[in-house]
Amino acid sequence: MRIIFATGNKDKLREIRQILSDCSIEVISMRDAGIEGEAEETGKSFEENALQKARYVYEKNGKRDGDLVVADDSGLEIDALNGEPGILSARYMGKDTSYREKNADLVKRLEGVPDERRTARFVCAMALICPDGRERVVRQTMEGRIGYGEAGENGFGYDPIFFLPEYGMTSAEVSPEVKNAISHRGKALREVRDIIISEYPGVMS
Ligand code: ITT
Repeated sequence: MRIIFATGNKDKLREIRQILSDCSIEVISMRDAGIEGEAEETGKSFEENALQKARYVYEKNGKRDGDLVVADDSGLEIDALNGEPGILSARYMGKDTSYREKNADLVKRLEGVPDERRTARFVCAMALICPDGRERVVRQTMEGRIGYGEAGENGFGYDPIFFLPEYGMTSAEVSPEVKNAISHRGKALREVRDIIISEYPGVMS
């Protein structure tokens, strides 16, 4: 049994492999499984979009016996911006705009906003489709605040402006191990892993 991860995002895939590194289950990308193209993301929630991505791969994979399909739809919600960029996080200012520019723009939009109102969270909805077509979706978050500029080289995307008050640094400054232990993606993936273990005992040992 293997997991086909329905993502074209290499940074997500790296984190997912790190998070599941203590499991014997094999994780392959949709590209490695020979699946081209990508799902439409027309849903109104992280959950709907995660399911769209997973269903796309499940269908294209020919519902192959034994393969589990997992997909992640994630993003950053900033309270002072009414939840923006939210489900449009990857597309904010255009998919090809650099994160240096996206991060600078968000920090600029928060000019004059005091610490206590700079609250934000990363959200991850993760969808699982079992070989027989049964679907599950989980949601997890990581709470923090938007900083005043970029800091840190780890992680990806919006991590350099995402300040974790308990650590006194951004999620791009903490180690990958710490990020994976507390992140929206780490928590969602461990929840999905537990569902897989309960459905298919022994698969991870
Ligand atoms: P796939 O749809 O192929 O998985 P994507 O990058 O388009 O790749 P999403 O639609 O889920 O993925 O967009 C998520 C965006 O949210 C991502 O591109 C980042 O900008 C941001 N994001 C999500 N998780 C993050 C994290 O852990 N650290 C930093 N930014 C994150």
